[in-house]
Amino acid sequence: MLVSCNSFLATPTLSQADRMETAISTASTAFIGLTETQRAIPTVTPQRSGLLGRYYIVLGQIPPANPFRGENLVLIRVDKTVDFFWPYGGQESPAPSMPKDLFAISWDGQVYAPVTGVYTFGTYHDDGARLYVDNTLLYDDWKEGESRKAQNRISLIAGTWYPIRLEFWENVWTAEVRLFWSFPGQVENTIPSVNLKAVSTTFAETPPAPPTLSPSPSRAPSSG
Ligand SMILES: [Ca+2]
Repeated sequence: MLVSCNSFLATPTLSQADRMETAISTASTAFIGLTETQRAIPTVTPQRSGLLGRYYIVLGQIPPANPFRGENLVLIRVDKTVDFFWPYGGQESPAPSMPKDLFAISWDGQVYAPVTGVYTFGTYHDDGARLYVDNTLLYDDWKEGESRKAQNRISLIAGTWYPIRLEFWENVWTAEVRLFWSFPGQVENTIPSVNLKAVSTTFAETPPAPPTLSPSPSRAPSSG
């Protein structure tokens, strides 16, 4: 079972402007300081369990209109699950090559539906998140804010792999992103790696654009 992590948030001691300036400086330094070898993007073995994560630095306006640009890509890897919490004052960065703040991540692949029925997909996230399943935008909660939950429902057919894409953006302080589901016979839980596969086989300088669909009218409210 997943829990919200508001209780772990540290008490701010810097002004918003100070924090933003520090975060931007850290992000820029982390990226520019990389050698060509460190920036080399490995080829990903096809159909490994998990999702293909692409990690970017965020520069410019907040919230970022489109942070998923090839020139800002720092890291690509397969993540077995999306169940991350990077606390302020702790392990704040997703990887040594990544900054602590002002980054964005996209996860792409497919999700396997074991039964036929109505599924709930959602995230706990801090700051922003968007989720697509079967090329349908389930919700768009692309704004700054503390840890909160968003979710929506979609009907799936047993024995089918469906496209899934999660977009996430961290502004400053604590970062969290946890991808969960529930369906008939399954209570809310992190989507396990056995039900995910990263189908992209090679790195593309400019990743494919996400679907541009209208939000579902049954968008779930978020809290926090
Ligand atoms: Ca944050």
